[in-house]
Amino acid sequence: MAELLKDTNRPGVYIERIAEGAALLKGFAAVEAAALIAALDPIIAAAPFRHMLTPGGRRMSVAMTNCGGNGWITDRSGYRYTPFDPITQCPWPRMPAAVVNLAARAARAGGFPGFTPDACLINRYRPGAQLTLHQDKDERDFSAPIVSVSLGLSAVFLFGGLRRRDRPRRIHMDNGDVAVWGGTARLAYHGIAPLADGEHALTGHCRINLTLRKAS
Ligand code: MD3
Ligand code: FE
Repeated sequence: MAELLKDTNRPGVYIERIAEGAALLKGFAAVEAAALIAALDPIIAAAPFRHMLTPGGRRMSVAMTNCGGNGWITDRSGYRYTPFDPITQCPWPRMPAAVVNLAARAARAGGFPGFTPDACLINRYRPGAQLTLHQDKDERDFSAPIVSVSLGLSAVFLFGGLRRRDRPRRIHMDNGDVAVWGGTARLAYHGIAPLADGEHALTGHCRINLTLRKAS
């Protein structure tokens, strides 16, 4: 409880309840943002960003890499988690303790104590990059929440319903914002609108998103 107060009782940090099971923690990682980006440097050096192919053969506009025991990939064979980077054949780089810790604290603040991610997908958006509406359903167990950390340029997050046709709400995600999605929100359709150009002191002309999941 004292830890939660330390995390959420800071100036500029507040919780927006988006839906049942979904919370937006505004500014939750603002203090750590620069350190998080620095911690990504060796990861990106070992497992470079790449534009993966969808099962249908289209090149994704978002560039991706992973750290942690499981990494999310897509290619002509489908969407899945693998313990190895298919480019280097090496295990994905370790997830930094600061990232695991941040995810656990955010999940607790969002109402999901005991979250231990084993997968961290790192998404890089340049202007124009987008993620069309989809569900995250490649994980074994949907009872664990998903935590996402926005770094750098702001984006418009599209939060839909449980059916693809449900009209999504547009939610602004800024540097240092952390979102927690669990319970009935866990299988909601969601996406990212095409990134607007801009410049951010920490990332330049891009947005980085960390998506923390329990895959297995
Ligand atoms: C809402 N990434 O990698 S994370 C993804 O900003 C992904 O890069 C986005 O969606 C990004 O799959 C958004 C936020 C997120 C993740 C999972 C969710 C929101 C979610 C699952 C259910 C509802
Ligand atoms: Fe997703």
